[in-house]
Amino acid sequence: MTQPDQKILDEVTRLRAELDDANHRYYVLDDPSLTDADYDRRLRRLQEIETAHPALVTPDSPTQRIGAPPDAGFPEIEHVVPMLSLDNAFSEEELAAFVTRVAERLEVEGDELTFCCEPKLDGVAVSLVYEAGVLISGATRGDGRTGEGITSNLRTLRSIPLRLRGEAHPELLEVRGEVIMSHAGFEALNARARDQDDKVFANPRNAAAGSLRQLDPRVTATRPLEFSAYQVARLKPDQGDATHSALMAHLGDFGFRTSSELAVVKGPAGVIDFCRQLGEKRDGLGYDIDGVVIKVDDLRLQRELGFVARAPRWAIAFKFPAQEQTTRLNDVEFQVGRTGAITPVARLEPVSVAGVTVSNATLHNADEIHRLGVMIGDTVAIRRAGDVIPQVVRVMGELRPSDAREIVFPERCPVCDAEIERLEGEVAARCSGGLYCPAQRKEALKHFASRRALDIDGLGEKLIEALVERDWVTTPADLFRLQAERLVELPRMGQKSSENLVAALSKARSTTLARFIYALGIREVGEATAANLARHFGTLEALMSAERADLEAVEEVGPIVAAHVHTFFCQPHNRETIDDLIACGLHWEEAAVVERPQPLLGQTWVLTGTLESMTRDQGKARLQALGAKVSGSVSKKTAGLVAGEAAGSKLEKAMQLGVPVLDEAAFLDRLAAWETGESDVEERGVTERDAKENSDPEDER
Ligand code: JCF
Repeated sequence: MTQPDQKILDEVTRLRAELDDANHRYYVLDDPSLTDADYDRRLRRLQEIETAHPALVTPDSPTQRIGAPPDAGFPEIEHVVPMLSLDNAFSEEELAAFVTRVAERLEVEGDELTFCCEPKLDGVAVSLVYEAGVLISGATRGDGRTGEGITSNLRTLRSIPLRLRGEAHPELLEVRGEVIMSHAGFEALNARARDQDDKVFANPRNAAAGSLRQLDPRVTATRPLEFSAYQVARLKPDQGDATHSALMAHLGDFGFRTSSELAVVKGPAGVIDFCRQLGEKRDGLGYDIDGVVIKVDDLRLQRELGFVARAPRWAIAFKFPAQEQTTRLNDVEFQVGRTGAITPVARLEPVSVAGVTVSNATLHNADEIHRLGVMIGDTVAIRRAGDVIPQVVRVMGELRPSDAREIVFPERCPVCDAEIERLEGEVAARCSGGLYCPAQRKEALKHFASRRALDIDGLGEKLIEALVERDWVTTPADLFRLQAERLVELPRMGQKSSENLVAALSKARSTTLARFIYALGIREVGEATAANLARHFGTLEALMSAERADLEAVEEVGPIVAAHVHTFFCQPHNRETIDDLIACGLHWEEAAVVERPQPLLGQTWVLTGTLESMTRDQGKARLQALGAKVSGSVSKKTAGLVAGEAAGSKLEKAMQLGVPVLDEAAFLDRLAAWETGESDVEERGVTERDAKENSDPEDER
């Protein structure tokens, strides 16, 4: 082991600052500064140095977020300041009464009082202790006096600073807040769990609690948890903040996320207004809240008010209606999706859940029915949260009626009677009828006509159903043989709309290869993958004759997608449909990528900032199609930097190093020239010798 020299010490300091900053930007400010690849590269470098020089490891190093050995159990941690619960208000009258109570006790007018309001997050309350600015312990609320020490798990949350930001650190800071899982994180976690036959969580709060209670912090590290601070329990020395809201702003400076909805309002009217408005926003927040927390903003007045029993007199929780309700499961129907996946759908006795009437909920698949142990006639707990499809989360077993019926998963497709198969390693059961199954045909046609596919104006769901039911349309190619004279026979189709549809179909004949591939509805081939395939192969023939290995060479195509694409083109009926479509006049510009020149071969390019005409990924894909390597960091070997809006440090670095910089307009010009083969690389100032140098494998550093 070598002694670290000053250079190494400086590098460690710089890497830690950059990583802390990147975490803060990403997880607290929602304003990412580094790409994932850049972040990982720095983290690996820091790990490398710390492995070589273990004496340099500190508890607040970003490397310490993960990788701590599994804990044996959770120690008890006593809360020096007890973790309070809050009194509840269930109506606007009770809210007004709270304001009156506070005003009377303080002998002031209620209208004069200011309150700090924020959403009441529905997660797990935790308390974090920082000494001299460094996180030393974190615990759950427990019974309010003693909680479980889950420090190693909490360290894995990148929204929890391991070291407070800023130069002047308080001697002691104890911060309280809520650990939550967003709806998106929750859905992704459960989808993954269903795929892998793992435990499925009933709601985001359970998922957060379960994730924090993992004995192995490496598991917690994979869970999408976020911390939001809402209270300071201890702070030494006092930082002079006079109000709760100022204290929250101070926590922001220390590197914590606090509620983005936090607001200071006046009097009972201000409080009630805030609660109403947040109620309106509730569904769109992307995370669960169960109400509003309202606090007297003035900290001196808070002290004057003090506590009753275990709740403060200066705060209250206004509770929203629950997102979970119970109702009766009347029946289960089985729906067939575009790819034949069979989804059991619960038909429910309609019930109002947080302001919305729910009569259907998804049961996901056979495993889920089994896991829930649900039967028809059962009383079930259902949940809806924002955009998430209502779910059946629990069965009230004790309420099961004697005539409850078992849910029988069909063996044959309820629509076309073809056999239902369940492939090994797949959770979903699928109808084997393919495009012979009217349900799949309808879904496939809807997809084919959709805006991002062939964009056939006027060909909506109802019309497709009518066409399929009459057997006028079996394959997408049949669409192009429809004639206005016949279309008028359909319900709600006049002369004009029939002619319009035929015109729209005619227009849709001229498309792009990427849209065409997407329109085919190959499993797992979304818009981006279709575009990658089109760009890579250039022609439909090349794509259709590609082997799996060829397909796996395409950007972002893995073995599963490659297998789906390969299988799709192996099926004679799919090939026939494609031939038929082309015979009907479907066409697109051949991109001819295979023979396309690769003027940027051996060069490394970097994209930064926001482009207006395309996403960074699209820009990256186009550069790659021209042979370029695209990297996340600028070095002296970078051939060029594309700088969009709000380009930052990379632009600066490129200028320092004399790397050519293109703005978006110049980039588009160049792309057009390169892609049409009209550019002469020499003329653009990149010589052969440069190109060779640029292929140096070290250029990533
Ligand atoms: O978001 C919450 N669940 C939440 C809980 C927010 C707060 O401001 C709280 C809290 C529990 C106690 N404040 C206190 C004093």
